[in-house]
Amino acid sequence: EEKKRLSYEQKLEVAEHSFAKKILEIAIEKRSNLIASADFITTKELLDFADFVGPHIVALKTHIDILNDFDADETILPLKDLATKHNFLLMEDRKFADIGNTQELQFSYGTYKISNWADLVTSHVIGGSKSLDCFMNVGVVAILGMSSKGTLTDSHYREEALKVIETHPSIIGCVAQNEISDQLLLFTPGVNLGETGDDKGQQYNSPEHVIKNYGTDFIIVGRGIYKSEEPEQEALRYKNEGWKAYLETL
Ligand code: 5BU
Repeated sequence: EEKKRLSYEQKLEVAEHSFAKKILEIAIEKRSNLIASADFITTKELLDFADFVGPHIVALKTHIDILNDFDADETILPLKDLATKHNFLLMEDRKFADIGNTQELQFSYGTYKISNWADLVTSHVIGGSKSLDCFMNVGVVAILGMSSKGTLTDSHYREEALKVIETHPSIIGCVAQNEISDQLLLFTPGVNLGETGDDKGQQYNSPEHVIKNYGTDFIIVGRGIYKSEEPEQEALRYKNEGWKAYLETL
């Protein structure tokens, strides 16, 4: 059953975290609820893609550790420039899942120095609330439920995870495949207009399905866009589908 939802403007009025405000402002300005997942293994492909789809997205989601040729100057500096040029956020899908001390190190040190450039990071909450205290000056998108077949994020796990998520000030929202409270932003991957899944356990729904049934605020689309013949056109298509579904639920 479809239910009425709060508009991005209404969510902006009550948002407290600066990055929650930022992503909502971008959504309103660009009339977009699309996050493109840029799962490339070369910097050139990543940057070309970011430039093409940049005008249509609220955030670019990266797996920075899959790049074969990562280089802080050659990868991150131009990526940040593109984020400024097209006004989108950088969301690193790191899926932290360790004790606080280790996450703190993984967040700021090593090859990728995520805290230097990411606006949003994903994190499991399996280490408990204190393990999330290390994420400063970033918006945390907590993983509540996964899209893959057989995931262990069952209803009991989600119930316990929500207790952590709802009380941690760094968390702006959840990655999930189900409805959550209006206080949190809902990010939903596993979105594709042409496929129902892949042969590695991924499961897909349409933008309309997740927005109307779960109340998704931001759809996350990877291969549906970056594998298509014309990624820019396809990004626009997902953007329009997502925005139309959003307007229809107001
Ligand atoms: P796809 O190509 O649209 O299937 O890519 C989906 C992206 O979202 C990919 O980068 C995944 O790592 C990410 N993802 C997901 O698919 N499902 C989840 O539950 C989570 C992340 Br959490």
